[in-house]
Amino acid sequence: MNNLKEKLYQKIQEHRPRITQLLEEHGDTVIDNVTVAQVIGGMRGIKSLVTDISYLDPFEGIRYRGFTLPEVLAKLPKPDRANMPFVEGLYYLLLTGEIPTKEEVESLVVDFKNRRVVPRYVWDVIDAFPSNSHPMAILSAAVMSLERESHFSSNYKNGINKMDYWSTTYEDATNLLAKMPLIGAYIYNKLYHPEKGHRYPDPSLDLGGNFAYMMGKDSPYDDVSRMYFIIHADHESGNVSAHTGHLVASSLSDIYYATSAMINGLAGPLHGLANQEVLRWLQGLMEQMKGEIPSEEDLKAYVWDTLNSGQVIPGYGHAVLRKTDPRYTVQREFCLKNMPEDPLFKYVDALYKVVPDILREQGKAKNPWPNVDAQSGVVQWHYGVTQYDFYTVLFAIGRSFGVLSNIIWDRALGYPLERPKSITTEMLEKMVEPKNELASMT
Ligand code: CMX
Repeated sequence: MNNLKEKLYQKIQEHRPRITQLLEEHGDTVIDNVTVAQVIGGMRGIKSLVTDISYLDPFEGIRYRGFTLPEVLAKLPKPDRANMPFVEGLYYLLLTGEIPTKEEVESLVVDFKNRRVVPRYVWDVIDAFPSNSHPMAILSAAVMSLERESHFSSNYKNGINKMDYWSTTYEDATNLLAKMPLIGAYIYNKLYHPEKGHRYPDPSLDLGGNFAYMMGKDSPYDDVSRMYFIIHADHESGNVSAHTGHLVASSLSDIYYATSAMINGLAGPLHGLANQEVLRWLQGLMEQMKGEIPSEEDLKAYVWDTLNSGQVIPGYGHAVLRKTDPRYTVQREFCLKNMPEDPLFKYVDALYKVVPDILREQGKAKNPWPNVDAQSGVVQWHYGVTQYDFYTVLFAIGRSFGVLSNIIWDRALGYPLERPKSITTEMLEKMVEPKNELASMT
């Protein structure tokens, strides 16, 4: 076992009795009530999932293993001359809850490099797609094509012990995480820069550095990639991508099936695809302004036009958050430091000053503040990734770290098949009419 896997095994052994004790001693304790609005309204807020990887406070935002994003970015070891940490170190933190030493991360970086080999048939699958296909559809299919490599599935057929499910799942997850950036870069080059051809990985580089290299981008795009993958990695378990990954894996489908499914969930415009929608929306504004700097009145009119035509303002609002998303703030600070004069960034910043008041005035959105997607495309655009259909692929690579860490722990703790109960509308109507029931009994 490598050092991360050994440490993880130790953590799993320490954690298992806690779940056993909760179930045996408190299995019938009620921890939440469920309202009709929650059942009809997408199960908002019902406490029904367990994860120790991250927790999302509505006002504070996300914490990974108890650390805020600024703490994660400050504490995790960084490659020499880099301003952002190793993404591999984030994986260590998510899996074990501990900040790794530089030596521990460097050993994991070597392990990731050894797993970077992508079979030829994956490139063939990608190449078979028409060049006007959406990159998320290609990514999902590319991940799916790797399913035949699953150690979990081949071992399951041979009768593996339940207590060992986590081990082969760890191998599958780490293999896929090491390959995802290569697959993402290949899709980018195939769709947008076919003239440049495919770059092979540089064995001297960490995950973020190698991704930038394979995308054909110079520094600081390596740091942009590290930051991007880290801040998108996890947002507790109830969001569509994380929940989908967990749900699919709960039937003991292997992580290739689960990751492909989570990618499909992320590809919706109310979730991960919102980052490309923000860019599309901003471009519309810039076109309308014909190169002029918009006044506050121009911005307000554009926002109201969008709302009045029955569309949402992409990059604003959230199902859980009730303040500015710290993932937005991390990226805003990066922009202020590295690209304060970027024209698109200036638009985004100007919108930050007008959109929340307008959403409050409209009175529908529970959270008028920006989320991660309001800023992320602007950073990519600045560094030359202007093909905004690609942005959600970057989100997906980052999100895989959280989803797969969760699935490894799901297997380690023996979490069962997910199976909530559904009822009919008629049953719901009867449940809320106790008086009528009493009347009919008399
Ligand atoms: N612009 C306009 N209206 C909005 C809005 C926005 N940014 N955010 C919410 N609303 C509306 C909803 O559409 C809903 O309207 P109806 O009552 O007509 O259906 C009403 O306000 C209440 O919604 P809510 O409870 O505040 O928000 P939800 O939990 O239902 O949805 C989200 C959350 C993110 C889907 C929603 O805020 C939205 O559509 N935002 C824009 C898309 C976006 O940025 N998505 C990315 C989220 C982050 C991520 O997952 O990547």
